[in-house]
Order: sequence, then structure tokens, then C-alpha cells
Amino acid sequence: MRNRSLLTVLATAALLPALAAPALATDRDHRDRGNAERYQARLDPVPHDPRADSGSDVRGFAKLVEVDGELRVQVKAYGLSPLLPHLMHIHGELEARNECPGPEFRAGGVNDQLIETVDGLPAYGPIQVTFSTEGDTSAAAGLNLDTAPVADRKGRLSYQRVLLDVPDELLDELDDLHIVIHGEDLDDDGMYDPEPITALGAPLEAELPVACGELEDRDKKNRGHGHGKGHDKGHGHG
Ligand SMILES: [Cu+2]
Repeated sequence: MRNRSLLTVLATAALLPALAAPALATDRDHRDRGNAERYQARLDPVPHDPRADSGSDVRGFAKLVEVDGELRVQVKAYGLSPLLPHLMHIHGELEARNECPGPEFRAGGVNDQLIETVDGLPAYGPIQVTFSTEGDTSAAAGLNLDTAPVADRKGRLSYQRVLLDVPDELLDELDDLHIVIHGEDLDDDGMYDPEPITALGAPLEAELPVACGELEDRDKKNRGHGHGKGHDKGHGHG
């Protein structure tokens, strides 16, 4: 993991001058030719203390396709709190560990048994993109429950949208980023309780991360490009 992070940093450092001059950026040229870059993420439960998370067991799968600067997003998840909105984001930055949080991230915040959004930030990094149902898809809409996709009465969620405003810098590093789904009705009363409020300034139940997955480049994986970004790594949380 350390090797990969270092290589990722080096690769990005090499890319930065190219980003400053878009006409020369190979990734940009790549996109302008209409090639699709395909990414996927398997979403697994965030490892809260099972005694505190009301038996949450959220799993899912995300497919992202980037074509000409547009990001087509498809997420299917199940095991969610029924009939409630679930905030969903792409998280990440190179300064973070860029991995889904392990149990060691439970400490801190309003509950030491739960991995609150802020608890997990050193692992998956800040919100970069919001999978909203309409309007703003930036981090600014990250806590807007009004435009968050809603799970059905069986706790299933299906989300599809073409995102038009994802910054190029993010599109270029999608395979270093994560998808996180939030929201758990901890006391099963059919609503998100207004309290406690976490360090994020949001009600704990609405913001609690419940599933996380690392994005990987499906094509790079299939082509086996050997420039140090291979994704043969396991899901260890080290
Ligand atoms: Cu999030």
C-alpha cells in the first residue's frame, strides 16, 4: 500500500505540469477522442462496532463511466435504512490514506463505537462529488438530504445520473478515490433523529457512513497497464 501511494504521488506530480497546459495533457486528449474510461467499486459495510450500528450491513456496487468529461454514475445498494435519503459521495485526496476506514477509526466524535464521517476523513478523505438526484453535485451539496437518493421500503437504492460538472483533476484520479454511502436509522424509528449533531454539523444518523468502496479502473485492470497503479491489492486495512 505504501509503495502504491508513493507511486501515485509521483505519477500525479508528473501530471501536474500537463494539467496546467490542457492542450498538452494526454488524459485530456484521451477524453476528447471520445474514449470511455470505466470504473467500478464494490461497496462493503463500514466496520462500526456491531453493538452500536443497529446491525447495519450495507453492500452495493458502483459503475462509473467517464466520456468526454461527463461522468455517468450507476449505484445499486441494499441493506439501507428503508424510505430514508442516503447521502452518497466520492471521497478522497492524495493527502489522505485513500482507503476505506478500518475499525481503528471508530474512536472520536460523538460515539466511540461508530465511524462517523469525520472519523473516517483521514482514511477516505473529504467529500469531492455528491451523488445528488438533481442540481448541485459538488461537495457543497454534500449534506443536502433533500436531493439525496431515497431507499425503497426494502432498503434498496438504485441511483443513476450523468454528472456534468466534475472537475477534470478529479476525473483524472478517479481510481484513487472512494464512494461512500451514508445514513443509518440507528434506533429504527423510521426517521433520522435530529440529535446528536456530529463535528460535521449534521445529525449523526443522517451522516453516518454505512458502506465504502475503492474505485478501480476496469480497463486498466483488464489491459494490465504496468505503470504502478495496478489494483491487485486486497482489501486489507493497514
Ligand atoms: Cu460521504
